[in-house]
Amino acid sequence: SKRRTLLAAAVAATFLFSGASHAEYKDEYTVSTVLPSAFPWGQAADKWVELVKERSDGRINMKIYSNSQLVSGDQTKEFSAMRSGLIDMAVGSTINWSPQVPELNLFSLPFLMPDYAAIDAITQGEAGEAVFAAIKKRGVTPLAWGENGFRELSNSKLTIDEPADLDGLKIRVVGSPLFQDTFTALGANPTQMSWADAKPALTTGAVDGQENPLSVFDVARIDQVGQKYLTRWHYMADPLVFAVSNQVWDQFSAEDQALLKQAAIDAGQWEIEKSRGEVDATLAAIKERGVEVTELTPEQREAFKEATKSVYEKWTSRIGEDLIKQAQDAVANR
Ligand code: X2X
Repeated sequence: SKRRTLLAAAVAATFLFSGASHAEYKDEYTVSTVLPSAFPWGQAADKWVELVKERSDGRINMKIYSNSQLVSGDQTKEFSAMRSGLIDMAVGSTINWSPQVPELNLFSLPFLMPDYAAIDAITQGEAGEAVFAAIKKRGVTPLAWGENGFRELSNSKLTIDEPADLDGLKIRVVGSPLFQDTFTALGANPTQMSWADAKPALTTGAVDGQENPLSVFDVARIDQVGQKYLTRWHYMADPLVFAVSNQVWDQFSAEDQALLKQAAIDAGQWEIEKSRGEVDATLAAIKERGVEVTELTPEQREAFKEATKSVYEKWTSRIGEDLIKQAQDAVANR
């Protein structure tokens, strides 16, 4: 009968549109970043979006929301928003996700990673895998590594080449309490605030200094807000992680999961190479603008390392003793 035919058609349609498990892709996936396209970080996200669009023939569309706008500027809420599905994807800093994933504080341990080879030895080895497993367990699927960069110290007051120079200096720090401990150990007066609030605080003199990679100092023109002194102490570097909310990840077919992951790996490698390759030119540009740049001797660096040892004691149980050991071994054998 006609009725039965209609019914059969309806049933078929239902199967077609909801039964096929991967039919319900979103028209657009949100991608959160802190820094926009003028910075290597934003460029990493741009590249990922571009590669995914190209390789999926436009089936998978991602749209970047920078300046942490999806979490009203509070970058420390990005991970929770992804976990709960408010944000689909992100290219995020290990620092900003460390309040929710304590293992990510590994990268913030002062003077753990002396050079690029040390970062790579950690991210590309067993320690990196363990960190990815910790992220996955907390509701987000990590796909690949990128890089914000080695974070250098700037201030408006004086040349800093020994810990005593930091005495009483007000320093803007990022969202993990570990930074509070590092700068307190150095005798400074750290204040935690978001990136959105950092430049205004430097402008008004509410804080004397800050720490960020050279690329961030350069592109954000931190020299223009009175930051005349820069110390290259390479005390830590924050990797970036390309990631997808588990809730969203599970909606993709296995083929598209592989596509998203490979595109993230390629975008990450591209961005890491590019940003490392730009450091010398960036440094020259910063000096050209009149910033006094201090390079530490190995002995001077050692003094800072010594002064921040207490951070390891305080944070080992939270990060995990085995993970720290794995990372230290990877660095020693790099
Ligand atoms: O807030 C910062 O300093 C920044 C932009 O580097 C991070 O998001 C970690």
